Amino acid sequence: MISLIRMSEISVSLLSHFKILLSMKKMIPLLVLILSMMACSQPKQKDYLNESPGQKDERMKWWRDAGFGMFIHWGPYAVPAGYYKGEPVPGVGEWIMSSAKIPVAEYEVFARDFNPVDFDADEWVKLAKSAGMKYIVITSKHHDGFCLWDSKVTDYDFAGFTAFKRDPLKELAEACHKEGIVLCFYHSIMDWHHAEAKGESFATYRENYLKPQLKELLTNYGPIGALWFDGEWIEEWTEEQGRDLYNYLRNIQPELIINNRVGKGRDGMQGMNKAGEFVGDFGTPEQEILDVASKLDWEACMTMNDTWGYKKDDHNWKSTRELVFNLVDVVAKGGNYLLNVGPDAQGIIPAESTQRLEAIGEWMKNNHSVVYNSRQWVKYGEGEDVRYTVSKEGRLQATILEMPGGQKTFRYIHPKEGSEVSVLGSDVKLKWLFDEVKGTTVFFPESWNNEENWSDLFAMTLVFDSQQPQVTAPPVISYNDKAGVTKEMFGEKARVELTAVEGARIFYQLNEGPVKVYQSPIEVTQTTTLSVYAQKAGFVASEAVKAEFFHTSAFKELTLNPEPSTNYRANGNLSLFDGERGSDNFKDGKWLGFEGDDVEIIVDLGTVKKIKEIRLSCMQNLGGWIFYPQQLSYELSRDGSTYTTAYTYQHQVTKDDPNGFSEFPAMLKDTQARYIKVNARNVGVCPAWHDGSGGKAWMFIDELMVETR
Ligand code: H79
Repeated sequence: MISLIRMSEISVSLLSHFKILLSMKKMIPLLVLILSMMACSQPKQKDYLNESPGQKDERMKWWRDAGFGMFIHWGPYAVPAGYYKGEPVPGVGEWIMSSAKIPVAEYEVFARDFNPVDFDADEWVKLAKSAGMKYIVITSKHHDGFCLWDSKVTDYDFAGFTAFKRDPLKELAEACHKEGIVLCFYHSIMDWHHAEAKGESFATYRENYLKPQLKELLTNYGPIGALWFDGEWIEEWTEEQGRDLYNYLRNIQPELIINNRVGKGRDGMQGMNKAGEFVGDFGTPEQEILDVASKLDWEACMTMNDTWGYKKDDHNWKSTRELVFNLVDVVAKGGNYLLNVGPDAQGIIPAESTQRLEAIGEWMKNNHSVVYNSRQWVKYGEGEDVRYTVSKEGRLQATILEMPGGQKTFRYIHPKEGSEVSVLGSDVKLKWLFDEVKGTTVFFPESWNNEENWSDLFAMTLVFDSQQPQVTAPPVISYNDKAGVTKEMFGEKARVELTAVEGARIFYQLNEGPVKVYQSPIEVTQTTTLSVYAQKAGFVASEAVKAEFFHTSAFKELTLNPEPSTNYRANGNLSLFDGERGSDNFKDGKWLGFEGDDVEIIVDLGTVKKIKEIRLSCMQNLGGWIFYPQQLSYELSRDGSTYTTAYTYQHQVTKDDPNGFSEFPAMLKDTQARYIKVNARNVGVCPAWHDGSGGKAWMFIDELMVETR
């Protein structure tokens, strides 16, 4: 699948050019000269950091077309399988060395006992293939440092450390080659086993260990599709080292694809890059899928249960339906789906994983054109249950992820006159009807409306011969002379104006009320969600635009200092009193996150009021480096300049409370004030006992409640 141009091939083709120009007689001495030039001059490192977009497209092609791959996390952590000294260890299996604080010498005992006699490379590769996966990414080395291949620079591998004297990566390389699956390696930059892998000696580890090992992996296992780095967040690793490594690796295999974790671009677990220029070929959202489509290359990696490396107690398996849904969702948004298996210490992939992969494979038999060689359409989907892709042949595919009932309407689709709607894997042709406002309605046979049939179908793909949709531009919502508002607060009432392209009618809906035609500004007197769309004659209706208007009789004004971090800013100030409490998932889009910073909130109630109670919701999630404030105080003032402290919390950070949230309430016996100042002091840096020791600590806040009389 991948074509690698090797040095020898380049010189052959170079020479064949010369042949045309030279007579045979002259050729021999010149040939010698060229060859000796090649031998003498040290091969100059080529710069791959500035390749043209066309060159990148060429190199990325197989990967973009593949859509679906298998992640394999396998290492000595499969031996304890989530247990240490008879106790279950929380967290992902492959992190057990760190989470249970297992000393190197003790962890080495697990490595010594790692004897996967049932490992069968052919079986693994055939399983991936039967699921419809086109590539495999296996952990050549995870953070624990154990090497899954026979490395010349360490004994911390099967050959040097265990009774299992085989080289699984070699066996996998051969099996992949046979089955036409592309082999890729996951490789951890962080290494908990190697004594020099941190601090001052890091350069020694990097130059004499990390790089030579990667060279082995790129030299002895045939063409490698991609290198998938991880553990790049350690402070020793820099963007510059990432760029150097990127070039080093592509000089060995020029066609290699390398993820963005080779450098420092990654913006947290959402995996895409921060603003700016960073090295790496694709973004790596981990355990999450982008909310909307992206034109950048990306790959969502996800587990089927809650661990990457094998844990015998983890039975929290996702349903096949959910996995199919994720696959379609990812592909429609322009990404690849990398789905993980964690084989056990014998080398067996858990039966729950195998069953799911086989079921996905069944679905893929009919629906593979959604995944392979597909492109994004102008819209990635409609609602939660329809995802769009364009097949290689240019046909529009709408994958339906819920049983549709007797009919289903697709707002953006406008089939060509007289064309038919077909269903992947079926001979049936479906009737459709186009309506300028609603879009296209497709009608299904009665017999399809059967929960039982649908339940092993998972998702169904309709194929349209569609015109490019002529979609009306969405209307604009304006309030207080501000156009394009989405979240606003107001005092007594708000006058909201709607505008759209010429000739379009505007429709609006207040909360869940009836849809009305817009004629004059709308008056809002309570907290309201407004949903609007526009439709122009001959065009399909626009998508709906929403705005929320919050009635804030309690607060006149609220200021927040500093701004929350870009990834966790929810709805800014509004998040503090929109009544939407964040969940225990800090990524739920409702929390305000602050990295290393203290936070000050000032509330102006408009007039002096009797204050009964104040509370601020805060979260603690030690695994996510999120701590409760170490100090939280509520101060009150009548005039906005002299404040008196009404309540102070001191909070001692300990390991004992790894996850939780607290409201930090303060009962105030009806104190009179107009202004409230909240000061939340960040822990600053993670304490010495924490995994992130010395790294910036996060503070997460949400709902601020002020009860007045
Ligand atoms: O191999 C699997 C996991 O073991 C590994 N990546 C997947 C593919 C993994 N390592 N660490 N983590 C997952 C979670 C680590 C999160 C954090 Fe961070 C590292 C929190 C702070 C530093 C990510 C990087 C979020 C901020 C920076």
